[in-house]
Amino acid sequence: FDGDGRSVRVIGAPTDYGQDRRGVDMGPSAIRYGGLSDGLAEAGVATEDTGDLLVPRAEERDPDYRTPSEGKARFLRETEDVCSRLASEVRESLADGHTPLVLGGDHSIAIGTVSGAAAEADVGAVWFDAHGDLNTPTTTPSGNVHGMPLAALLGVREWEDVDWANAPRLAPENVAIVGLRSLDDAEREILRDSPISAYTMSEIDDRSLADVVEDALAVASDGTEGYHVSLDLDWLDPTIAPGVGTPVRGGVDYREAHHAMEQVAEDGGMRSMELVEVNPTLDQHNETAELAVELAASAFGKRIL
Ligand code: Z70
Ligand code: MN
Ligand code: MN
Ligand code: MN
Repeated sequence: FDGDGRSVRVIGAPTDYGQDRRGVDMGPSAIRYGGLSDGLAEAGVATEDTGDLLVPRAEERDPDYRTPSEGKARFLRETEDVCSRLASEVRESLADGHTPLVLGGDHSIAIGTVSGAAAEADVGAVWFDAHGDLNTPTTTPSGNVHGMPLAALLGVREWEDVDWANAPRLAPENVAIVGLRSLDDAEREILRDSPISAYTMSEIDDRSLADVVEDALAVASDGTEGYHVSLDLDWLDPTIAPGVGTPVRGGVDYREAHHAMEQVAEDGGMRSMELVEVNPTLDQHNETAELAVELAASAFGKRIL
């Protein structure tokens, strides 16, 4: 086993503000029940778990509370509040010498995770996802903030009158999205003339995932002090990861996903990681959460031999 002498700090962010199919707020519990501490021990890293951030229930809040200029995004206030507390936790973990592992929750929490990860370092990001997450409160077709975090972090298109979201924390040259197979028109437009590296499933079919991930890690490392790995479980094919809010057919399969995470471990440049969009209410026997654990273990250096 070789976790590079790393120490991992687990932070739960049980949000469920991003989408209509409710249940991703149970993701952190499901991932812990799925064997997270054993999985990380098998990877040879020391682990401390700080528990979950306190997150208000969606039921106690008004999803549509917004100022007239804030567009169509739902639960923006709550998202800002959780993300700002999460950013502090992530920043503090790194300052204390721990690698933050954030458990979502919906993907909107990435705004917090990456804000914390980028607070005192230039970082890149590898975004393993079926989706581009490049909408804004203006372009969103759904109102769900989980479809927007990468746009916020890149500042590629301003969130009108939502100032907290607009400080760019990632340079587009250092961002790679891997596994794309579902994009809205406004997201396509951003990707068309942007330095973001966007790898579709079709390109993965052509070139192999291993080849694409090698490029993605190089993109995220180029001139940075390391990178964030954001793993949306809908990256995977729904046959192996049914417990996600937005399953999209034609995703990454079991063995190639593991190999990608083994490449991350081998590369050694990962500074922070998050596992998002696990929805236990749609899962079969917690298999999606267990797979999230296995993939994290591989990313932190679990070896067969
Ligand atoms: C769609 C939207 C989506 C998950 C993003 C996205 C959907 N582009 N689903 N992440 N899990 O509503 O913005
Ligand atoms: Mn400590
Ligand atoms: Mn996502
Ligand atoms: Mn997604």
